[in-house]
Amino acid sequence: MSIDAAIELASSKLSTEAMEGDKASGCGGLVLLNCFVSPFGNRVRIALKRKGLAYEEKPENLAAKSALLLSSNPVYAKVPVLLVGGKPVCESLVILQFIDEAFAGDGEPLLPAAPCARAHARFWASYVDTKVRRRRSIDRSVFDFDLNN
Ligand SMILES: N[C@@H](CCC(=O)N[C@@H](CS)C(=O)NCC(=O)O)C(=O)O
Repeated sequence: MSIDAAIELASSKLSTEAMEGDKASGCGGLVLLNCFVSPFGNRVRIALKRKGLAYEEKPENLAAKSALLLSSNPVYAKVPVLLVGGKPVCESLVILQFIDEAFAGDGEPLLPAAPCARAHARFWASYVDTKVRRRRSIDRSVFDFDLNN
């Protein structure tokens, strides 16, 4: 089997399983695999709290990752992972988008309504991911940027 065919098979299996999970549980209970020091996990925690969603948090020791984390996020083996009715959603920004879409009726939307403001929010989220992690490369002048213009 070619690598492309294998990727296609794996992703169709994952999305079928995700849809079955949605059907079986009406989205299901939320479990956050997280480590308290993770800024990515905190981003998801803030979103869940802002939406007023009930969830269970399972703390991970990143020096000795659980079998649940490794099987839920086999590609990156990183937190955060949001288990939705047992089905994993991985990568913090993907999780935020999932929360906003799946729980559109709960609390305030995470992103602003105006397309331009949404674009700015995505820009800064991406900036945090690519720059803030590598603290030495932050250009401090960006913090003078006026978010309203
Ligand atoms: N791009 C990922 C980054 C997640 C990430 O880097 N998580 C760290 C904790 S802050 C992790 O799990 N590290 C474990 C490892 O690298 O083995 C996201 O946004 O969720």
